[in-house]
Amino acid sequence: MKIERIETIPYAIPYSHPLAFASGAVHTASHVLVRIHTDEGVTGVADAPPRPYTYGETQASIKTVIDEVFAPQVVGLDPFDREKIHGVMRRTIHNQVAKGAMDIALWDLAGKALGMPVHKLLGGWTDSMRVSHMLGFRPAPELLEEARRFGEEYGITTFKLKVGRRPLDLDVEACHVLREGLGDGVEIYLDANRGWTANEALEVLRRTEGLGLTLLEEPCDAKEAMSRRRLVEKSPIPVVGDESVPTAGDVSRELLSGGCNAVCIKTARSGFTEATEILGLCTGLGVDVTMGNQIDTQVGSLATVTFGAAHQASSRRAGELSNFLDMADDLIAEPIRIQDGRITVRDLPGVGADIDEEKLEKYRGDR
Ligand code: MUC
Ligand code: MG
Repeated sequence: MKIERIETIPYAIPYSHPLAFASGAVHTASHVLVRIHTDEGVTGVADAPPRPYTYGETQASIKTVIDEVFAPQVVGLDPFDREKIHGVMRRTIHNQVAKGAMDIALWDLAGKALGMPVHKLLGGWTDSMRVSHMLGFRPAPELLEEARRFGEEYGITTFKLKVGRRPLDLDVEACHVLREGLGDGVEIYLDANRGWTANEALEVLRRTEGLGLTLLEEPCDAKEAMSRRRLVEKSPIPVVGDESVPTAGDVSRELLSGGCNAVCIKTARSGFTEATEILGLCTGLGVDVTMGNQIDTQVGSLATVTFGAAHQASSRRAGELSNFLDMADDLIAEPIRIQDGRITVRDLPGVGADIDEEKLEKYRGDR
């Protein structure tokens, strides 16, 4: 089998409830749908969600690097020779989201060619994951109302609260209001997206002591190496690396230098292949992982649950899988359902995200 051509389709779908956080805000999903076509008629598909303010990749850069740098070297290769394809992509540093989508599309293609679900090919540990919902910047009473609604409608009992605001009182108050309103049975953890300094993060930890918060993600810039290490040493809860650890090399550096002691895996920026390397590093070193959300569509969320459910260590904690609920629409043909706070993998060949072609026509931006 040979790769015949690669389609990179820019599209835009509005959010009905925009998500705001310390490093940016998302009002529209301006993503790229990547499709790898073969000479045998089998096609692999994946979604590429650019996060310009975090990684510098844009819809245009993802399309360009695939069309002009990767595709000319990859067309003609056997899609099962993944290491050769990664050899091509490794020559170009960064561009993790473009590479991640290429990798997921290759796995989808392999699963379809073999007639096997990818969650089985990857590991087949379990068939569903608990869902964690991300709460963006909002006044505390609205956050509580949103969390309660997601609990009632979907059975979700884990929430990641976006923090990193100044004055710190805003976030400290939100933590107290959520804990008092939701009770002790609900898991709450924080993600500051580098919005604070390490000392500010320590102050928030002191002022939220006793609330049972479970994780503190990317509190400050990991480049502030000394103060970040001090924070990790003093924090009573794991400090999770997210945007500081997009590659396996970054994970090694940050874990070994004490910049974090837990890791957020995002398939959108690591694909399944590098996510497997990262998971191996983390289990080998004995640190927890979370399955994160790059503000994914349903196509992207299905990829996350496919990887997360495939392994014991990545399915232990709730995965961030529900923010597609804030989108006005999606490209997926068969919508994801959240039942009793869980999302189930698809027992279909590949990842199982069939595209609704009419919706793609409606939202694509290249015609
Ligand atoms: C997260 O975990 O940080 C916000 C920006 C991004 O790239 O992902 C989200 C969620
Ligand atoms: Mg994060």
